[in-house]
Amino acid sequence: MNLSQLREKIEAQAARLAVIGLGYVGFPVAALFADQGFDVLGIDLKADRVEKINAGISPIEGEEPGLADLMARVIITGRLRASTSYRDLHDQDIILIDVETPVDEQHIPRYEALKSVLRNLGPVLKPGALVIVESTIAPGTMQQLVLPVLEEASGKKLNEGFYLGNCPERVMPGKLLHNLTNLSRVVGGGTVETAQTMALLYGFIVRADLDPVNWITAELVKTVENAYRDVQIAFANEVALICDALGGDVWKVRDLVNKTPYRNMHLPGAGVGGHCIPKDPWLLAYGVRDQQVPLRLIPSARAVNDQMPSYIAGMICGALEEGKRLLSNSRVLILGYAYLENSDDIRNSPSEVLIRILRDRQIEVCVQDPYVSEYQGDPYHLAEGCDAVVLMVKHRDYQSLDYGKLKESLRTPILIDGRGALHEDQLRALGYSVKVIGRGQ
Ligand code: SAJ
Repeated sequence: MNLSQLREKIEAQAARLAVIGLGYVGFPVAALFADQGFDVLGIDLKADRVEKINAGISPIEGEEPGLADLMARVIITGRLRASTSYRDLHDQDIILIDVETPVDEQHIPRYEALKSVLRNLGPVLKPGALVIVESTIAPGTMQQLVLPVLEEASGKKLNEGFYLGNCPERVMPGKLLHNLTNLSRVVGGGTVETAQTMALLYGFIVRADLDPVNWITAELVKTVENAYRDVQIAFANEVALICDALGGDVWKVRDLVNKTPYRNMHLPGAGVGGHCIPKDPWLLAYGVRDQQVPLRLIPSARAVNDQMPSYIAGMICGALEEGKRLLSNSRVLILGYAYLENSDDIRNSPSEVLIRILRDRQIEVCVQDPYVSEYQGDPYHLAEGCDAVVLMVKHRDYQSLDYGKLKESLRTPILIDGRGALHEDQLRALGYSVKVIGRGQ
């Protein structure tokens, strides 16, 4: 089958789709295409996830508006089915790949999952099929890894035996369906015609721009957009440190700076977590590892953001010592463990780093987070006997906490606000000793 024939099948919604990797990216994509009338086969290693999906149950935790209804619709039509067996892929015309692409402690990408998928897919790949990598990958990975591994595993040649594209996803926990349908995407094709065919396909589920590009551009756009955000956050964090040192108020400074045209200073805070921002700058850096490009800004921004939990620990210890508390005889309540407000996602949680630092200094720590199952204890009870409360995540629930009642449980009324989320004057009026990140004394 050539691309012209494939486009006819796509237009008739007769192209048979497969999605390999049914996580928070792959599953919604599979469900959206099934909802548009395509026959979709989902492949995942995890048998329990496959069974859930075939039983009409979404495998995604957390609040995802619209996902349960979408799931119910597609299961009734029978257009979405899941399997653990790659053999079922032999008749699929289009295969989307949505597996994890983490980086390790040395910031090196770990492509084991991606390579395993390509090696299993190769032998069963239908002649003329279109393979699209949706995972975030370092610039150059399509050319240097995906293409050679798939050609070797399939015994087929690019643009003869199969077609190949890269279409990075732009999802976010809590907004999976919203982002998938409303955010523009780059469609990186091995050829212009491949990119156009990809745009035709994604046009069924995306109501925003689909920009045809080549592989390297698609890989750069995705990693650069998140490196951009990481650098912006690091800048805000560094200004917070300056304000703390000079007695400035970074929150007021930020508001006034952002009144200036073409300024968009981001929010300083207790750290940068999640599955995208801490990882993608390193994927971008890895893409130029063999060139003599002196990367200084992007690695430095990572270092600034990674040390924010340690900075918060310094604020806590300073406040305890000012309150004449011996660290080894102190107890601290952490409010918020998730990496993001109003989310249960704990990947790369800054609070996890802070807790380790405090415990290393013999400080007793307890944690409360209304969205994370193991930390859903009563905050007023947890605060009993504590010498400080530390707000690490701007969960909406912490706006309605009764801080007067909370203070009654505390041994020492110290509050550290790591997100500039609370009303400092009201807290002081209640008798708290308050420190807010970026608001120097
Ligand atoms: N954070 C700050 N200051 C800020 C913004 C975020 O400290 O000004 C912290 C957050 O607390 C969190 C981390 O950074 O710990 C990441 O926050 P995020 O808002 O970037 O949320 P993510 O990690 O889910 O980012 C995703 C990204 N989307 C994709 O990779 C497809 C990102 O590019 C989006 O900008 C973001 O969602 C979004 O806001 O949609």
